[in-house]
Amino acid sequence: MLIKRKEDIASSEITPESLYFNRREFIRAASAFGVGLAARSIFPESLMAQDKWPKGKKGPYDTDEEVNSYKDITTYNNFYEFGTDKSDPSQNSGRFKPKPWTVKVEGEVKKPATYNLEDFIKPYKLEDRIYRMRCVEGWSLVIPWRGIPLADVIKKLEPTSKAKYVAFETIFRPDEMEGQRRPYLNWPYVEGLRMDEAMNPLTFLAVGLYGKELPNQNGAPIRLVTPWKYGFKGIKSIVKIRFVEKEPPTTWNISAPNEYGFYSNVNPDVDHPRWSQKTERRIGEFLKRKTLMFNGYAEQVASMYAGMDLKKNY
Ligand SMILES: Nc1nc2c(c(=O)[nH]1)N[C@H]1C(S)=C(S)[C@@H](COP(=O)(O)O)O[C@H]1N2
Ligand SMILES: [Mo]
Repeated sequence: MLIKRKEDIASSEITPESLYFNRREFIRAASAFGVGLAARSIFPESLMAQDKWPKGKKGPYDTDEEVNSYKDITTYNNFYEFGTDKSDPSQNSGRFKPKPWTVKVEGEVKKPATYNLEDFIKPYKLEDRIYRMRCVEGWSLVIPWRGIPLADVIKKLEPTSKAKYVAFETIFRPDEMEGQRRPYLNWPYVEGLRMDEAMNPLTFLAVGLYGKELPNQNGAPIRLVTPWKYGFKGIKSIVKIRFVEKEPPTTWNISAPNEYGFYSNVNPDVDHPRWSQKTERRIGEFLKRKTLMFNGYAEQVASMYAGMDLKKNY
């Protein structure tokens, strides 16, 4: 029997953390024993969906920094397909349909194919990863993603020995994406990674956040996450993955080559031509933070750039 209104109760007050994490599994098990209704009333959907994520580091790739609220993460966005203001993606993406979805794999790969998204991700176990995210504009967020390491996907697809880069493409659907009716970026949005970057254990394909499916504004139904790079590398709503021999074109590099390079590694020592990259504002905080080399992921990624001039390869 609930005494407080359920909205007022933090889920941590009523569920041990392990159960909180495994709510779906718990309900599945409980339903099998015919107590589904009871389970549902102890773990109402409104608590799952609420604006909290359990504190602390759970896995080796997690940051222990405080996670941003669900509201911050889903209302302060960049997704130019839906407009250029931070509030546009959440306001204008309601009509976008991320289901059904297909991902086409092509190029230098032994198993080129077009996959239904469900089949594409079915072989893998979904993981939660709390990553620090830094936009090139000077703000940052901490986001609990749900998804799969890109390396696992690539291994299964078996790129040929000619594959040196992976190129990604966002869907082109101007009927549902009003920004695509204007030519302020080249559509469809494209991005790419060098093969070693794509295979780095940090590189993630997200299909969810906060334990739920990705909201449209965050790149539903599947998007790239490379936490040591500026946010624009994290291409959203991916429909094509192409294995290629040469460095592929990238949208922001095409749009302003002197400002955005192929690598886009977070680097406080390499300023953007129009502003400093030394500090950042964490959304929800007042004082600025120091920006960290490779966004704090140097230990995991610095060796990939050994010997490279990072001022030239920005
Ligand atoms: N297709 C596409 N992907 C995109 C963008 C975009 O405009 N279009 N914006 C990028 C930028 S600049 C950032 S900072 C991140 C923001 O991701 P988030 O809104 O999920 O935090 O998405 C990136 N991916
Ligand atoms: Mo960004």
